Amino acid sequence: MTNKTFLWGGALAAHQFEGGWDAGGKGPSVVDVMTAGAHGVARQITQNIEADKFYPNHTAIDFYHHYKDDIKMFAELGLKCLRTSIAWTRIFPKGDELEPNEEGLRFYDAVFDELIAHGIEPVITLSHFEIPLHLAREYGGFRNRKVVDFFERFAITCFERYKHKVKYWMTFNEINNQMDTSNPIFFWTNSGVQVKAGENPQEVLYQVAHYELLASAKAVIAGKKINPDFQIGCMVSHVPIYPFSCNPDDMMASEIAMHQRFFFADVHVRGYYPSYALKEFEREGYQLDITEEDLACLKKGTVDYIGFSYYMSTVVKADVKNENRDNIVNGALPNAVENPYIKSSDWGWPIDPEGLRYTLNRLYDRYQLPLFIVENGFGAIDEVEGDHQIHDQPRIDYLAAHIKAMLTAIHYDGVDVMGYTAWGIIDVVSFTTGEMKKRYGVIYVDRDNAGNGTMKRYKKDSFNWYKSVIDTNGENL
Ligand code: BGP
Repeated sequence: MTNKTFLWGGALAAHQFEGGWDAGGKGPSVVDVMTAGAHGVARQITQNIEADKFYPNHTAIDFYHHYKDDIKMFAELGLKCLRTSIAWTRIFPKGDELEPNEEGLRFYDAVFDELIAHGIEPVITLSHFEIPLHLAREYGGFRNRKVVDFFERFAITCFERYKHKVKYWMTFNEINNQMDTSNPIFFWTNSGVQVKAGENPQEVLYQVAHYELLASAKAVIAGKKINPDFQIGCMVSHVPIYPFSCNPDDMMASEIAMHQRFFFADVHVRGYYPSYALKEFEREGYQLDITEEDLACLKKGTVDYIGFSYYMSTVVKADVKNENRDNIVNGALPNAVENPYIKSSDWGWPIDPEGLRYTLNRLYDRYQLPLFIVENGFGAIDEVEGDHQIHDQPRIDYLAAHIKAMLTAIHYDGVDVMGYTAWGIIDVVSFTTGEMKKRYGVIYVDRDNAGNGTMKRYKKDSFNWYKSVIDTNGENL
């Protein structure tokens, strides 16, 4: 059981479920020019927005036109909160305008009003891989300091407009994905950045990271002035990296690799750069534009809570050197190996509920701030049987085991957890693959990879199961 104010919910991101990619004056974002991938085939970044059919998120599940009915279903499910994002390009279609797009603002007024009318608290991410394409093309994305100001303007516009409707905010979704500089998709979606020939990707990364951390701090400072009751968090992807064995070399390999996981949260929470990063800047001779004024800003704009996603864990072994690093799970880790003790999903994501308890303990111990699990879920192929029955027991098993691990962390270990939002509460377009067939929802959407289907929504078995978990505050697992 959790306390009465615990935020049980579902999580979504504008570009993965709204559709209406150019409706109501919306401009294109970086993700609007990414082709669909397929099982085992990576998505591609293109520059050709006209080739509409390649981009699954252009129509997604068309929440843009279904939001009233969808929110009705979320209310029936008993959600206390819905985590979603505001598509930056609905508000500032190109990103560098002085005035926002009123029609875009009105869309979110309507969505938030509908949520609130159904007793569902909106939890809002400002940037969930939705940077305006114009800012990426014309300014080089977050490698340009000017983009810090554009983000701040966007954040202030949202804070002012929705200050009486939204209390819980997050600045950048999974800001630390781009630590994997070997995968261009993460740099592009996190920051609108493409590394040029001859550049050192690690040096580019730290400059971009600095501007984003600064943008986040500026947003926190501005938000607190607009409404001191705001709770503004960061959002990081947390994949713990276990040592393969008790060999001290493996232990150290894990410890050092974990710097990658902690780097962004360390700055967001503490307001200064960790010593291991400062040493790296010095050792590698990186030339970074970081001013005294910026550092003062980082110190002032620290976050109130830590939002994080948890899907899996990984393992490193000191004496391994992988040649092939295009595996999404282990990409950033040249010394990653398989964990022989746990199974993986169809997409190779290791299933490790204990890792969630471990993560909660580690994050709480390190930061002593409330934690919010804003993504956790099981991507799987769902079979539709008979009269639209979907018996998704593996999803129920996954969610139940992770919620159980969370409850143990709360009650046994004393970790402060604010809430839990299951990822993709209604089926959405998968981010890494661009597929519809990798589904997370407790609500099924009749739409396939090719964009065919009625778009009708159906309850999976997990719908009633999750409803009962929420109704009993975590008792009925
Ligand atoms: C996170 C993202 C989400 C999301 C989720 C599941 O990285 O924040 O946007 O989609 O992972 O990933 P996927 O959809 O690739 O299975």
